[in-house]
Amino acid sequence: MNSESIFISDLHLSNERPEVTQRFLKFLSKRAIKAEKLYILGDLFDNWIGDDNPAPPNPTIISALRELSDHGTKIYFQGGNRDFLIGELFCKETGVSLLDDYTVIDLYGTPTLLMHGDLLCSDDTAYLSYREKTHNPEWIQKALKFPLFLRRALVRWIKIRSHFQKKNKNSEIMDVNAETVATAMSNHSVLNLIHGHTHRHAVHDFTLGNKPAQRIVLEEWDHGGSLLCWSAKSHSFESV
Ligand SMILES: [Mn+2]
Repeated sequence: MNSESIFISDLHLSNERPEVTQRFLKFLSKRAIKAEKLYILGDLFDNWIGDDNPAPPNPTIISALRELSDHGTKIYFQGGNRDFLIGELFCKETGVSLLDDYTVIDLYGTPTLLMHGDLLCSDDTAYLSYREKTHNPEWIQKALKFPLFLRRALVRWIKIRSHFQKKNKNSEIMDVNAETVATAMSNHSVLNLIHGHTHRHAVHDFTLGNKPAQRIVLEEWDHGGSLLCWSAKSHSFESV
């Protein structure tokens, strides 16, 4: 096993796109198995309506993640806007550790802030107030008590609503706000940030308090996808 960490996000796994699930399963068994750590920075699933939902492809993904953790790769998961309802049962079944919305890690000597990315899109105030409501522990507890068919209907409704809302939002609103990025990084004393969510895969170099800083945006897996592979010596993107 190599001293290497792999970062991925925004796979949006669902039964409607079996080819992405197949790519992910292959990645777990052939590539992730060689790394010491795998970080999944949210939106692994296109939606997650509770750990008690046995609909495919969930059971297959759960057992593949379990196999990887049993093999010795440590897996970390940060909730995205689509799968923030992942809970304790999922972690127990897979061996995955949950990360907070803002998590700083020591990446082979580089302090690095990990985020899903939705909190950085602070110009989208409608989304942020929706997020605040739905991330409230009481709301979550109530929502998870609904029968599965109602939760499924609720997700469908949220998706339709968000589809129409997006049509009315310009694309700048749905990207990160530079000031929010700078504040998050300064608050956590880092010059390196890795996140997903925006589906705008890039490496942004900029200056933060007169020092060179970097914001790395992970790629979504719709059209192939890539891995960010980081070791003590170097880091690079690898296609899946
Ligand atoms: Mn997202």
